[in-house]
Amino acid sequence: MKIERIEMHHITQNLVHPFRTSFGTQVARPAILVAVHSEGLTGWAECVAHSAPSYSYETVETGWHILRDFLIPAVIGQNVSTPADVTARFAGVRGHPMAKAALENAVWDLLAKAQGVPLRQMLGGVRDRVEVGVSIGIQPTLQGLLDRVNKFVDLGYRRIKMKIEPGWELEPLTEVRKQHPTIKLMADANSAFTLAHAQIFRQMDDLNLLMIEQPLHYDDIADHAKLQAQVNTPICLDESIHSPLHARWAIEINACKVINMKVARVGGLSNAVEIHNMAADAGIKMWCGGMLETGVGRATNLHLATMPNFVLPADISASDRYYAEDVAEPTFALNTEDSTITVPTGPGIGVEVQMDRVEKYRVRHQAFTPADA
Ligand code: OSB
Ligand code: MG
Repeated sequence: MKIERIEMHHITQNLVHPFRTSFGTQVARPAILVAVHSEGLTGWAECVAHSAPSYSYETVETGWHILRDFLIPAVIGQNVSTPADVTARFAGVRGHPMAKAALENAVWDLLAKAQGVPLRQMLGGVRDRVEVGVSIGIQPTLQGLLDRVNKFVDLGYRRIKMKIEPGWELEPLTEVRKQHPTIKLMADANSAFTLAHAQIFRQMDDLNLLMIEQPLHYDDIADHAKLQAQVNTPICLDESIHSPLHARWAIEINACKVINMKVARVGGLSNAVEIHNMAADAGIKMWCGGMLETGVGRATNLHLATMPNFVLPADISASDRYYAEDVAEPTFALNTEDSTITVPTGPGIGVEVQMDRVEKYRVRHQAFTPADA
């Protein structure tokens, strides 16, 4: 298929509830929606970079820059028949996985639509609903946390992830565990600790946690291996896994027992599939992480999470937990009987972007044709 036209829509939306992690508080979230047009079809995907270089070095501005000046010129006007045709054209650009993922994933959606199949079929997915949980930010008070956990448990979420940081770890985790003795509970530190805190993580072994996510430095693999050797609770890597190479390094030195797969963090679905297969072979469990996506990125994530080695609940909550109004339809609701979200069945990612809403939240727009390259 010849890539005839590519559009970038930079939007910004307020979150329903501010989201505080160890790296900062988010009140609004930007996104770049990428649309790839060919033969009357449009493939969609989302660049999930935030406004600040906090979770990763990428921002909505670097995403825009890398897409506009390097990635889009590399594919506009080109013929693509497989996603690999796109990734091959990105080889000269180091880093910037979120920018790459946005364009590559839009091409996956386009190719799936051209074949008339749901994206999950192209990925070899094996389920039609995905077990999910909710990620709860750091709260001002312990009571506030307990109220928030209870609210989501009452809504039907059966896995709770709590954000932690030094000073907000053992006590809040212990209190939540006391009130919910059997719920699937886990902690995400977003790199806020060092090996000097190992004793805190050893104590977490008494709390029956599903896993401890990214306790140490955002680029570290070696110290995580040292920590995993000292604790029974599985360590899960998020920030540190940027590519299949990082996954191999982590697996080879036993730095983790679990990998949080965020397709944007690893540069697109092709790398996600490669890491998925590597982890499956090594007995490393996976689950699908989230970046507070709009309905576009959330749909991509749901399809990805149907692959066989996604065996733990995903950070894919219902749409209304993030935004008052989503930019795509249908929106996603929780199946309360089993804490799952149903994967869309239409071609590609299976959601329809609502252009009137995109225009309402849009702060910047640019279109590219072969004449611009
Ligand atoms: O570390 O998993 C994370 C959100 C933004 C950036 C990083 C993370 C998160 C979440 C929320 O935990 C996941 C979601 O519900 O989208
Ligand atoms: Mg995380």
